[in-house]
Amino acid sequence: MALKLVTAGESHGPALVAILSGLPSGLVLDRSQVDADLHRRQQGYGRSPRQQIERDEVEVLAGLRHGRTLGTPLALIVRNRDHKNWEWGMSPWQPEGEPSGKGTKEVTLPRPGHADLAGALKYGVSDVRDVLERASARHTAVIVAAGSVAKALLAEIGIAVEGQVLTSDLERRVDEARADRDTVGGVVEVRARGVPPGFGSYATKGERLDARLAASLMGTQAVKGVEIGEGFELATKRGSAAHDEILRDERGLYRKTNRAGGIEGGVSNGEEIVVRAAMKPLPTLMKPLASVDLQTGEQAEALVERSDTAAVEALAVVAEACVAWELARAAKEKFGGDALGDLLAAHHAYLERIDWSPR
Ligand code: EPS
Repeated sequence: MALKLVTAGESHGPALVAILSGLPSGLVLDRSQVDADLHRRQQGYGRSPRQQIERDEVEVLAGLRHGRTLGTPLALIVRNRDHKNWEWGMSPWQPEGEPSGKGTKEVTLPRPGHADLAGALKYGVSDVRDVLERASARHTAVIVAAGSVAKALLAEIGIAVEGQVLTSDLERRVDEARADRDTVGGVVEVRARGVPPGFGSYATKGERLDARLAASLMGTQAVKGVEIGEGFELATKRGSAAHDEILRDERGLYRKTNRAGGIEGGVSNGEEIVVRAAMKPLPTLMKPLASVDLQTGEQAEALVERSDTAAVEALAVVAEACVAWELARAAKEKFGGDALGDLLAAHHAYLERIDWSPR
């Protein structure tokens, strides 16, 4: 069965939810490892005061017994501690009693750069909160929880995935932007080591590993650009300087350069996978841009509410989770297995067959 991930949850609702299906049975999960990833995502320079309210922790509702997967859907939740301040405003059912707390007033001033306007038009809602709650990057908490599970699976076959920020001078840029009541974006990079040749396929667009990684990263809030390996830089080079020559030593086939970022023809080639994502500056500005009040039709200023100045360091953790999830999906496709031992045996047999070994 293929690995599948379904999520639900609003930023100030009761909880975020993820259901992971297609995991093999017998995979050992470590709660402290998942919580450590959730904690990493909450760190970083320029985050909103919201992060002092939240202490993200994973809860498992199904699919795990005594720390081992059962091979059945794994149901995870991360509660929103801030929900206690939004109980009336974000009540899933018709709220009882007088309006109190946050989220009681309709939002009618869409923020340029956020899903607010397009979402309100698309879904025909008068309160933009109905859009922004799900569009919020708070959602990435459960993506990170799912990514943590994926990393546990990948570790079983010797694959390690790590994200980092590439943007230099981030703290200074954040300080300057905050002083100007503005926001900043940045660039993150994810590297995956130990991926054997043969993940993904050139056969169809939907199977190409580069397309899948790009879709997963581009599907993350605030990401506006993705490149694999040298990406856009390759367009300026000649073929002789752009491709990675094929060499062989006692450990098998390898490349001296890795401009392709470990993927050729949509298939992993055994080199390190290298992916970058560019994040736009966050759209909630304390010095708001022009907008239109959707109730009155009058020109106005966009919604101002508590937000991050930057979330680039969080994106590095989220991007790591996205890449881990896609690689775990590709690994499950390649090696199959209802029980973890089946998957490991198929991986072992495959490495015996091909002229490649991890470096
Ligand atoms: C977000 C707005 C802010 C961020 C939030 C993403 O939320 P709030 O308005 O509650 O301060 O803090 O990110 C998180 C809560 C999180 O855990 O990452 C947005 O509009 O995307």
